[in-house]
Amino acid sequence: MKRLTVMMMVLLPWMGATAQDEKQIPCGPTPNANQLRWQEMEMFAFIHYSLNTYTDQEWGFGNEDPKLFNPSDLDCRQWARVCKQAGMKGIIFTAKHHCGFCMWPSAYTEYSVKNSPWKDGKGDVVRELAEACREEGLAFAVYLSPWDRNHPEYGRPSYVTYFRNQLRELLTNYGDIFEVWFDGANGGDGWYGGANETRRIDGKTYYGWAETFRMIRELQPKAVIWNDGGDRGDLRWVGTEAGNIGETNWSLMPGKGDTPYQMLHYGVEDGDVWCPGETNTSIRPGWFYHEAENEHVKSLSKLMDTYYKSVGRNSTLLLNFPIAPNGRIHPNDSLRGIAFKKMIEEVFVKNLIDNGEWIMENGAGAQAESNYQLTWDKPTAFNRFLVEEDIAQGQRVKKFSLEAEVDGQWQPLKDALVEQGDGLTTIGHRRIICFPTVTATRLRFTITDAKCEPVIKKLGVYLAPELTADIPDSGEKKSSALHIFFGSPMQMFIDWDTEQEISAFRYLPPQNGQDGIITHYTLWGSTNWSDWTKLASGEFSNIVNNPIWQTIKFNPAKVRVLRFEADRLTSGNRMGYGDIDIK
Ligand code: FUL
Repeated sequence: MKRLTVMMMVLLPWMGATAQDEKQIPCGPTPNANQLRWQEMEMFAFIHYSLNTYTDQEWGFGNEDPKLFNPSDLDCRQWARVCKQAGMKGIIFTAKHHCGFCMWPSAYTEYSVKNSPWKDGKGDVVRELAEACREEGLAFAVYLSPWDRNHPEYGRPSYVTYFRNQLRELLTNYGDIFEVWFDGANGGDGWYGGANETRRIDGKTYYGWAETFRMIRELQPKAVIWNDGGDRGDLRWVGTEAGNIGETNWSLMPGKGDTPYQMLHYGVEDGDVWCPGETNTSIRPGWFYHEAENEHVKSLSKLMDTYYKSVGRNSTLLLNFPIAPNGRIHPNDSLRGIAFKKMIEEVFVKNLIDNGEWIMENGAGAQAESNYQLTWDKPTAFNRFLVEEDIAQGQRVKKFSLEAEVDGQWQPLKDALVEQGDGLTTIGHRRIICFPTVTATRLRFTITDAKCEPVIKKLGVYLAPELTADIPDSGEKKSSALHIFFGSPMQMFIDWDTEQEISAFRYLPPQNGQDGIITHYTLWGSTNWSDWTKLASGEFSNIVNNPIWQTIKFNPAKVRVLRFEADRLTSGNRMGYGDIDIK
């Protein structure tokens, strides 16, 4: 039996290239030291905690009372322990979310923990968490929302100075920061010091990112910058909050210009800057804690699916743990997080490569392919294949194939997690291919196309335990017991047979595409179709990036019919829905 030192297996000559030709073959950009360190961390936790936790909201309006912030049992060490046990190498904390409330006693605003009853206004959540991370050996990072719905000057130049002052506080007073997260979300309206109006900004120019980036480089030279609102940062959003990135995933982007979904999700093969994807998603449907979601913490199979579709696709995973009103991570989330780490360990505990013997065949000539062939003495069962490129030298592989010899016949394997094609495209930092268990005596991995000579760093073959798949939705719509019809493209009536006391209305936005997604609504109720009582009005926060069920709660009312009005849509001119429910 022979152990393989894959690092040595540089495929030369590659496609007939000589050392001389090689100089002319574009291998593309490479990561800098910060990007490399960040990629190797693989998984970090996001923590969402703010006044929203106490108002059951996803986006605060900016006028929520700081006195609401009074956790009975805030324990940042518990957060750090849970995140560490869940396999996270660092924590990114919402120091300020869109509502503008600061989780540290910023000298530049009164809207912070210093005006809350917690610790008599003497507390600092950012400090407690930074210290807890250091104690647990975790890296620490901050999320500072550029959009600030509290600040009177938001939208004017002086706000940008305020924003930079706050950032300076965070980057100088809390030790090393490994990442700075600038969320691009902006719904326009807010409290803005009482103005209560809509303020539109141009995310590309308003914040003056170049200067802010210079300040970060100076104060925290090892930090990576996440930015989706203008200048290219060091890494990119993946275009969705659902927890997946494209199976084809280049860590490259054009250095300038807009970044449509396709670019964010798949990267750009010929991009001229290194800009890897970070897949961010929450362990629950929402980013902030909502009691109603306690039973909706993602299942282990869903989390593993997310792992394969993020870390297993050349991305990092930023997994969110919300903090409950008492100031701790809820046990349902922590248990699931810890089980997630255990499952990853269980899958990758035994590399079946160690039981076999590898032969590498280098192709010769212009169109030659190169392959790695693994032979076992006896039939071996496996269902995962792992391959890593040495990305310090760039991302090179464009296409590969995978075959298993079963009972003397070579069979092609494909990635079972992709909907179209075989999914065997880019590799990058790590690519994991999942397929149903096969029992084979030989396995062949062939690189069929590459930008230039590939440098494979690691190969792995594993047998993962079968996980019970999530119980699929019965497919039955909740709205099927309701009569729904439209009074106009922006007005929907929902009625049922007898008068009923209800206190909640639930709206699932359309699930494919953005057209018709309602962002602002008014809900009316009636018993006789002529006298209408307004039950609620407001916004569905973050509904575009995270199109989950939205719940509108109101004082219990006896009604027989509801009138649901779309006051604003994301796009299109007809309100749409995926499903409707009443409670
Ligand atoms: C989004 C925000 O609007 C959400 O509230 C959340 O913070 C998420 C991570 O990013 O764009």
